[in-house]
Amino acid sequence: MDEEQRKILLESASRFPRPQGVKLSYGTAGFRAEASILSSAVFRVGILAALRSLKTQSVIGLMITASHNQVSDNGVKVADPSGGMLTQEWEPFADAIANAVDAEDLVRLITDFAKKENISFGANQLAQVLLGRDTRPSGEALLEAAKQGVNSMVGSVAIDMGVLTSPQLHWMVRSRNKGMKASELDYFEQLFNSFGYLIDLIPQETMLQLMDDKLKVDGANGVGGEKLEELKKLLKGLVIQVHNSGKEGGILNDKVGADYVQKEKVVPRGFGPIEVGIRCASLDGDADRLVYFHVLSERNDKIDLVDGDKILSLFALFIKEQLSILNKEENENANNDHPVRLGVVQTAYANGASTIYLQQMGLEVVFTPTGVKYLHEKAADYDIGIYFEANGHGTILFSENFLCWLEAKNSELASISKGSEQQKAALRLSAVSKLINQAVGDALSGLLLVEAILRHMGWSIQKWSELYQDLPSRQLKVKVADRTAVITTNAETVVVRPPGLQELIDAETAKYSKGRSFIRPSGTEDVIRVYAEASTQEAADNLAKSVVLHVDRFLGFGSS
Ligand code: NG1
Ligand code: ZN
Repeated sequence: MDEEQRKILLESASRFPRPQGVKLSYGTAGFRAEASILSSAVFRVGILAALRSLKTQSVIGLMITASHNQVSDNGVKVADPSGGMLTQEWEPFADAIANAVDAEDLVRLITDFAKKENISFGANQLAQVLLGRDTRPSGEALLEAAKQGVNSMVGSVAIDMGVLTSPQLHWMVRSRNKGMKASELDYFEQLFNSFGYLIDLIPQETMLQLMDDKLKVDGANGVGGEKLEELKKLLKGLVIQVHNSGKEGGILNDKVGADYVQKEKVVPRGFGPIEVGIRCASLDGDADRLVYFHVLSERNDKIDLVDGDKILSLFALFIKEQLSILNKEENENANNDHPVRLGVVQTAYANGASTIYLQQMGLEVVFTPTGVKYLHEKAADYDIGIYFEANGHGTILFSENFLCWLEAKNSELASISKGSEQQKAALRLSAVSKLINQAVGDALSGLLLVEAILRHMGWSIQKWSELYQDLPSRQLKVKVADRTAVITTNAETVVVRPPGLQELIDAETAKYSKGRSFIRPSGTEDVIRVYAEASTQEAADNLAKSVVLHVDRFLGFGSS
């Protein structure tokens, strides 16, 4: 690092001093904290993003959001050149610089890391970072901190993309690096064009079956509602009403949004008796999560939740059906040149009933630890990999190999059997690969795919929900002195440390029919999460409560 670069870094870093007594960790989705203590971390992540751009010689993304967390929180995460999450190999460096005690310490860490990673500095080394933020009031100032971080690396440019959903920013990074069009309008166009293709390919016989054309969406008072209002202007044949768009003055994620609806299983604010039976959906604060629901009764706030597992099941069913149409005809022609590897990825939070359903469909189901970076990586091992967290974050990944094959197949079929069922199946798969975000889970593109598939099947939300019946479950959290004291293995289903705790969880679980329970330290909050499942709601609640007591005895404030 030359003297000039060093001077710029020292000078700009001294404008963003690290708050005393705060230790940040990059976690499952970047740094998250109370917004007022984040500017130094965001500034430093700006530097990291510029370094990542220099290292990869590609465009990098930086998103300011705290997703489903309360409005007073904020956060920052980095999108890698593929549009996916920052490589895990750089997370320790992110932790180190966020916690560097002062400007000198920060510059020393950067110099050492750049040497280790062989990153060259200087005016002829260009770096580009796209910046985005959600609608949080603290976002503007934090975006400015990020910009100054990027700009303090000589030759680096920060481009402010404004208010975006997280998946939009990830999509833009991916598209830029692939040399494709990458504006917000291009994003919207890709969504409504591919949605339109799927609608055009709906079989005649199901065209008129769908009971209700109307969809009501809870926008969590965040960026997703705002963007959906724009997108829906372009969509034909889909009646969307957005509630909680943020414009009516509601508070972000306050008793609204996908996280609230999924965890509490009650109607979000702005929804009530008038919605009984109507297909409803909920987005989270940065629109990378999506769940559906319908209101059960005019008398209370209970809903029938259609969560990420059921979205996954619907997608899996549709993809499998299209693949089998393609293969059936192929067998007749004795020309099965490409057996397609279709895989499904879940976490331990997936409802046990969904896993059984998927396995009974003959699908390969694999498990990873919580955090989309793990699911995404695993799903990328397949020709078509479908991953979802129960909370509604997920997508479908198509391998480059498979897409090349599909393109060739499409051209072949267009010339030899235009209009055949086989050709339609190939066209549908191709449209899905364009509609569904290939970078990260995306509530807007997921929502359009759900809507297209329901129309294809001629299904109401009730019919969809009946694919299988969820096992009753309960999720609780326990505040502990040190959440890192819990170490787990086997996709987070078994506690290794502290010793003795797993045996107690096993003993509790054994008391219940269809009982299943596990604990893990949260990656985004300072808590231990407890999950329990059993054959009745009362049993699931009791199992969760008894496990909470054990966790508290081992790790709670009183005991340690
Ligand atoms: P943590 O706090 O690590 O449980 C939560 C979600 C994850 C993921 C991240 C990122 C649950 C149980 N956990 O992580 O699935 O979405 O937030 O936002 O829903
Ligand atoms: Zn989110």
